[in-house]
Amino acid sequence: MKKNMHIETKVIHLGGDADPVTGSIMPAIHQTSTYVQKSPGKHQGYEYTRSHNPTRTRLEECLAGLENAKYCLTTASGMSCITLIIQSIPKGRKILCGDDVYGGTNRLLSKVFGDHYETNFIDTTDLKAVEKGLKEDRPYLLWLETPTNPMLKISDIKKISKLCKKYKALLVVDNTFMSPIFQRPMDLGADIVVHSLTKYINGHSDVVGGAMMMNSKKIYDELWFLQNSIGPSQSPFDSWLVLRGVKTLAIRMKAHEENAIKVAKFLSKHKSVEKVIYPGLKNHPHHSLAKKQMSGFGGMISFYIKGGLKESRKFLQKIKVFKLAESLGGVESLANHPAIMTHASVPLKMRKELGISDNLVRLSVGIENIEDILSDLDNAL
Ligand code: P1T
Repeated sequence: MKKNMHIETKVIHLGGDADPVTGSIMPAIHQTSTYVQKSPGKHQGYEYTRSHNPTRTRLEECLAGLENAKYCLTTASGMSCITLIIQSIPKGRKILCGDDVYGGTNRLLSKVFGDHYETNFIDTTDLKAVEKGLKEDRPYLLWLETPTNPMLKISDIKKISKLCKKYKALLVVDNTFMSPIFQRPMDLGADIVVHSLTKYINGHSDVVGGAMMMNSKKIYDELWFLQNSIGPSQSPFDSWLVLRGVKTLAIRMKAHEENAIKVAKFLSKHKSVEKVIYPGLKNHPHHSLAKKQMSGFGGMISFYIKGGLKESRKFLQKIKVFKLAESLGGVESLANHPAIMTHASVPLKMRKELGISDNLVRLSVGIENIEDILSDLDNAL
């Protein structure tokens, strides 16, 4: 029955049946490390919290349902989710990855796993480059962010998934920027969907977490084995906080988008702004694909301020409603300087090629009153 519900209802009810013992409408926080067994190996499905935990199970049921997937695993950060997926790649196999991904993802693939797996970074908006990479490298998986962080490039998930199937590569889509409210990659052919729960899904900047969703039992079993063996499982309390935060995901995403559209239009006309990048603007190079693939344009905007580092610094020191901080997707507005902050670990040459320059600023538009947001930006600019 729940499968047919609308997503606005699912975020509130999935994983949330009343407690059969007490009737408690909200899930309990099973803050326990272990579980009593009746006889060795005879238990109620829970042995040890690194392996399973009832509060985490509820979160995983909810998140799997939101992405239209059968299975979900949640971890202590987005990066630990990505780590587990990379750990599952057989040694010697290659990775194909979008060129514009979160700086931490680039760092993990280049500097942590670089000796074990060769990663080729390509522009995934170029389908010819994708097919060439798949054909030549025969990678184990293709890692896709769309929209990308921070340049907000949009790649065609459906077409890329067809190419991945042709060349027998797994398609992993990091859906952090859109959340399942605006984009559902499983429906477009992805094999694994990844989220930093730290962002929109939790939405309140008080949890670090990650999730991965999949339909294949084989992939789920492999990744659960690694999660249980390596140990970055999400904690019961943080699982509960995300279960609480996700209930408002649908209305939050709509509010983020409503404000972001107004901010993008405002910045586009501002004399101190050189260029605005927002998939909802008609001048975005992938606007029509964004319109087709996503049901909303999201709350992330990148823009070039007129000038250089001096002007960016001045702006970022002057903002008041926006806070200068890493991260995104919380109810409060945040501003970030990718070149010095979130993407500092991306090699300078690559940053230059992508356009991550000293006058690039990334905004995570919050859900405060739009007049306060716009006057803050106007004042700082
Ligand atoms: O921070 P963590 O929960 O470990 O998630 C990593 C991550 C994964 N994927 C994407 C698309 C991300 O943006 C992130 C984290 N990003 C930031 C902290 C940031 O400010 O961009």
